[in-house]
Amino acid sequence: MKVLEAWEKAQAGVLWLIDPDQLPLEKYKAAAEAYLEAGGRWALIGGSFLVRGSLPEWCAEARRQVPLSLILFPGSPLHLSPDVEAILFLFLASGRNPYYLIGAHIEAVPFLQRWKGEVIPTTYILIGQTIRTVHYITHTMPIPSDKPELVQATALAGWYLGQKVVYIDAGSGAPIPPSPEIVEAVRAAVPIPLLVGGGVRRPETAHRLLQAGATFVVIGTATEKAFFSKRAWEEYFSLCSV
Ligand code: 1GP
Repeated sequence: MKVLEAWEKAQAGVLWLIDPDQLPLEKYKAAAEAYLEAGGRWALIGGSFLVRGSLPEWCAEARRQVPLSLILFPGSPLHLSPDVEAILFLFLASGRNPYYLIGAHIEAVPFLQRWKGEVIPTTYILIGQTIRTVHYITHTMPIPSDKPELVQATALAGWYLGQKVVYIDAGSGAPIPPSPEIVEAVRAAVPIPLLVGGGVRRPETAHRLLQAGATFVVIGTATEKAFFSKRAWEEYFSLCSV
């Protein structure tokens, strides 16, 4: 089954976001096995600015080590990697930088034509009050996090354009995650898989966002300090059954 079809049918839950700069390959196997054993099925891989080595090489080696489905969350066409299950084709709808609305996508086409894998058109919405790396790198402003109606309209615009997934992101390491009010507003309007992340550090927070209508709550930074054990993931998965 394709990833998008599985996401459309999936029970709500959490998704691991791997920042390859923070997870050396020698630690990947144990971390991925803990996640799989706890019930994880897919992991996002990527980031807006990567400095340690080549992402395609990281993905190739990771796939060789553990059969976890990696979904590429690319920050740039330089990150395109064939050794993934699917690629989020991100339309940075909160911004007005043409490169992230159509430019990078055209640059990606020759790779995508050769690769022939699953491409998931995704309305990517940055929200928040503080500037994170992703805003600096993309030269875009986030939608203020106290404007659910604006986030909702942005998600609807992406849906009317035919996009298949919405991702609301407060940015990696955000001090405040997206609010349940924002998630409720988007869920009330758009009937497609909804990813929510940025600044989620506790299972209780993930639980509230899932109750508000998220399909997946994305957890990245919180898993990095002490790599999440099977038990830590189980805590997320058990609280996340809504
Ligand atoms: C960032 O939504 C993701 O793009 C995850 O954020 O690293 O803060 O969990 P964190």
